[in-house]
Amino acid sequence: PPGPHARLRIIGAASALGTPLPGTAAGPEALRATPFLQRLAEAGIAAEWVETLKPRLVPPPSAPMGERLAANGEFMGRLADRIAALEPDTFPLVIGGDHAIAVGTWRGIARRQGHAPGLVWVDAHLDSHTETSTHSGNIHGMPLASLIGEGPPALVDVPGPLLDPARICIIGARDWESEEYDRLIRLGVRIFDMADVRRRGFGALFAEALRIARGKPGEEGGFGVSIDLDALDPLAVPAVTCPTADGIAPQALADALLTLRSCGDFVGLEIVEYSPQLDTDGSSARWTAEFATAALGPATYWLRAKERNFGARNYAPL
Ligand code: Z70
Ligand code: MN
Ligand code: MN
Ligand code: MN
Repeated sequence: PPGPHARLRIIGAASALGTPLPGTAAGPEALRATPFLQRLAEAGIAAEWVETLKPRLVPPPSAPMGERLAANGEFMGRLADRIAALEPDTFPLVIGGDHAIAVGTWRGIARRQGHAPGLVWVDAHLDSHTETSTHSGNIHGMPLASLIGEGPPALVDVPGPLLDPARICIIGARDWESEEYDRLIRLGVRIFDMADVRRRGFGALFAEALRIARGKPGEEGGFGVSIDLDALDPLAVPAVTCPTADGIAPQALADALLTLRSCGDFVGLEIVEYSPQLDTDGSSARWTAEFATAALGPATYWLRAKERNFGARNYAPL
């Protein structure tokens, strides 16, 4: 019989502190107002939207780096605290916000379980600059490096275990600067770019990414998935801050996410960079709901049997 069912807890992170464009701050509440929760409910997922956190300090994009870093650090500290305080036997879904919120999400999840998870990072970008290597000055280009411990104290010092670079895998990359690429290679992070996706297929790469994120047999912490919506092809999912051509087909991502339903060691999901002002026909919101549903719906008997990993993180039907 299936084990205890984790209850889904949604936390909005209404931040655009990591980008010069304000759109992502409205992302969580805009999604909450679409049929997002209804779509989850149809799939048998009982979700509670716990809270949408808002930044306290909102410096203008022209403010000095130090001021913008401090505002991000304050917000990420509160986000991490909120996640670390979730009741046991709940599963966090964090909705952004620009991708800088990952600093709070994954340090909070790591603290909550006393051990860092592995991480699959689905993104057109590498998000692995520091305050000294950045070309754009945008802090949403820095969260992954800071989660590994490289970057400004405002981001690196958010409490919680740092992630192990050997258990991080990026999929979908196609736009980066050499400093961040070199940093990740030096640290041992695996990068599957869009050429790899076209050559080997998204599903096969996602399965390999899961193996990397789980680490060696016996390693603790489980794994999480961070989805930057700009990983998807912008012809299908245009409502993002930085549309980048030639991306992942959304159905391929949804199909791959289905395999997570049976994973008892899947510990958190984050979806970021939704910019509702650009979602003129609602299609980006619909895909976002599809991704959450694919990853978090009840596992079928077939999938559970296949994985031999019964139900610790499956959701009770409504
Ligand atoms: C670029 C920079 C980025 C997200 C764009 C882009 C970074 N490498 N991250 N969109 N989520 O500005 O550092
Ligand atoms: Mn990103
Ligand atoms: Mn991106
Ligand atoms: Mn540049």
